[in-house]
Amino acid sequence: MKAFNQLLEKIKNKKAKIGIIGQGYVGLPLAVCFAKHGFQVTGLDIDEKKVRAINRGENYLPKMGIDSDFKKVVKKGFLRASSNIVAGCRKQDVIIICVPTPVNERRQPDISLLKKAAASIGEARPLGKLIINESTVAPLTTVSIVGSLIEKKSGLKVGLDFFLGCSPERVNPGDLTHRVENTPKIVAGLGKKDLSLVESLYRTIIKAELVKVSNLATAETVKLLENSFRAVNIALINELAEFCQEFNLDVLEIIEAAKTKWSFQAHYPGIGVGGHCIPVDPYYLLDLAARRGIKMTTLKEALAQNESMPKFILKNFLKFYQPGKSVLVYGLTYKAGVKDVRESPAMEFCHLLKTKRIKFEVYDPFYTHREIRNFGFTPCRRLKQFDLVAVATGHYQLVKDSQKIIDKDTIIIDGRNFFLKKVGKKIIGVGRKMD
Ligand code: SAJ
Repeated sequence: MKAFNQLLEKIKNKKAKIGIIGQGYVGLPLAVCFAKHGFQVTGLDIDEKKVRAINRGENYLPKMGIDSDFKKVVKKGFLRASSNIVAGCRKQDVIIICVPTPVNERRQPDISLLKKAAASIGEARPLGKLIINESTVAPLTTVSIVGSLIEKKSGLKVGLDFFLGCSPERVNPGDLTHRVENTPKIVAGLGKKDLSLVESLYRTIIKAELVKVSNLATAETVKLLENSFRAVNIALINELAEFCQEFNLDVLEIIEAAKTKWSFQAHYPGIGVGGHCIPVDPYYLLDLAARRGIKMTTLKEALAQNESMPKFILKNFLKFYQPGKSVLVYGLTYKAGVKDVRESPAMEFCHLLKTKRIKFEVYDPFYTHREIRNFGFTPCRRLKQFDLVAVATGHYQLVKDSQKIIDKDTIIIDGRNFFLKKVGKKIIGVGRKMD
């Protein structure tokens, strides 16, 4: 009880030292946010480049809207970084895990980084400390993997010697509207004391609702539902887009009309679903369900539908491609406005073109020629007219760039339904009538 009261007091008066393992899209904005609210924060990351950049006050996440706060908190010394995870954890009162939880090439969950983080925390022997998992995981992982790994490494007892919580991250890269402070936060604890510590910690920075749920597994499952819901709805609209193309209907007109129904939530068709969340997180649910013989066919089929979209766009492309035609693929990132190619359908589309031995150039405003070459593609050195332009990412810059790459004879395979008005000779959208 003494350790609990002491820690609660430290959190409430912002004297608790906070360590955040993982300084990517999730961890760095969270670290800046706690530091901005007066906590002493240590960003812990195995990537020396990130650690050096933070300690030099160089923000490597330009599109997250944290720039000025980042510079201020580093200058004032509220945010420091270190790559020595174990030593770093020893100095903290609270440790938050924000490491990637991807899937491997066989789409199986890969929690190796989460396990490494838990093992380091265990080695640091977190007596009387609060450990929170923000990484997306299958239900029961926080207690059965994180909690038990810390116990094993430290000899401590979870719930008795250290506190354990879960609060799934809800960061939307490139979104300046939904920030850490104004996004409702799911909070859960192993027991009542753990929950009140988690709740009091996030209350210091979150202005939005703190949604207390009954246990860790519930919190883990909420996150998987959020992203599975999105994946299934995008798959439905992708499927309808294929239907619309067959019946010469305009899927965007149908969506806009359906939006007038109170219970309809719009999603949009495209070349596919990328990123480290939507095409990945649902596999954590499928994997655990399969281990118990539970078939989640709707979710499974939806993910397959989304993964089939680059091939669907390629089929449209091949109807208009002829050898010798100049081809530009515009965009490589998984969504507009962010420099991130994880699970990007645009990358998949380019690889498909290569398997067809089709010559093409690639342009993405977020990547240099060298970076594009390192991906194995030919960079477009100078924006000029092309016979075919395949829009794989609808970056805002395409508004301006289209004047250089599209002329009256250009055929556009618009994989993101970027162009709402006719340009060039013909546009083949995703489920669109654009004659
Ligand atoms: N996409 C579609 N159609 C849509 C929406 C998205 O094809 O209607 C595609 C995007 O082009 C992209 C992929 O899906 O390739 C993911 O897009 P996203 O907007 O979901 O962006 P993410 O991956 O950055 O998702 C994040 C997630 N946040 C967290 O996991 C904490 C997700 O849960 C959010 O729903 C999403 O932001 C959001 O709402 O913007």
